[in-house]
Amino acid sequence: MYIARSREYSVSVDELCRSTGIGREQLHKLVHRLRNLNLLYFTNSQLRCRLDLDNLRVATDLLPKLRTEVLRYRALYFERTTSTQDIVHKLARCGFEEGYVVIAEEQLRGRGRWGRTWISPKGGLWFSVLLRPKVALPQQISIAASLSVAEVLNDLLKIPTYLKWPNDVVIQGKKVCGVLVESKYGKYGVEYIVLGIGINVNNEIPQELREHATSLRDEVRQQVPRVPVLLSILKQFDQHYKHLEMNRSSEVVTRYYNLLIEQSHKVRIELINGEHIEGKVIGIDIDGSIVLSTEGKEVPIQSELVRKIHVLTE
Ligand code: BT5
Repeated sequence: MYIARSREYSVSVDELCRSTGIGREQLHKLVHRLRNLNLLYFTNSQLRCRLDLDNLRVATDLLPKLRTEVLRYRALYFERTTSTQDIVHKLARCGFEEGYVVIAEEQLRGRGRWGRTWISPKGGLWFSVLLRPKVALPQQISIAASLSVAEVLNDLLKIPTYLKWPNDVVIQGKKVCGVLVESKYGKYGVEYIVLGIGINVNNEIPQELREHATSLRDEVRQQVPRVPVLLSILKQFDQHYKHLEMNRSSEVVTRYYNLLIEQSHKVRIELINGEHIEGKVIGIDIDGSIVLSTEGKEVPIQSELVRKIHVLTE
């Protein structure tokens, strides 16, 4: 309801009673509970209140209360940090359980894949999640995370949003979100994963990125409150993670493929060893690899081997 409204929403208690049909006493109790969650603030003695669903600190109170099936989220908020990835790596090394989410208003050294820079000024949504999967593979987690973002932007904000394999979420062909999965391997396989998600929400897009990047604010032409976006993505991710952990990744990859911009297109893939491979995209494998049809053969390619992917045909 508030998602389409501006970042702050004021209404008097009398108005609320009238429009909701809730009695004054009951409403006071509700307001009290929301206040404890930092969702409402009294702005003056007449009991006018203000909803601030853009305040990411609020998420630290709300996340543990999110109804999820697999992940029990808890959150830490930082006004400014190097990278939320660094903090989650530290938590993981100290033995913290999966489900910890670190959120920052601003990152000074946000990073992408292959040491690339991720520009993360105030106003965006920059967060990392600690995972200790038993079954899910890093590549599948990347797929599930970008799918969760795209589904939430489509459903909650009604912005037509697509996926670009392996880790981009795009609106009108421009990148609005990037996903970074960093894995630590131990003796018995993956010890932990740090899943990083960066979404341009209300932040300025620097001039040098404007051709290829956009923000939610630029797309809907108004401020977008970040808390509901964050909560919805984490709730959606919990569902997909559940499927991965139950060895039911086909449900996740099918939904992913349906939103893929490269779907059925001819592409040219630049590999990190400098080689290229061309072919028609015919699917996403259950392990998250992209499958190309090339010279009559089906070739799955893992995201770790890929530097860049170019779409050759419309
Ligand atoms: C990604 O890398 O897309 C992964 C980005 C992950 C960022 C999150 S934020 C929370 C967590 N903490 C971190 O430090 N990182 C994660 P990649 O596919 O390598 O794309 C990087 C490229 O995207 C750069 O080389 C730029 O061209 C472009 N780029 C940089 N900042 C951007 C932005 N804010 N919006 C769109 N594109 C950007």
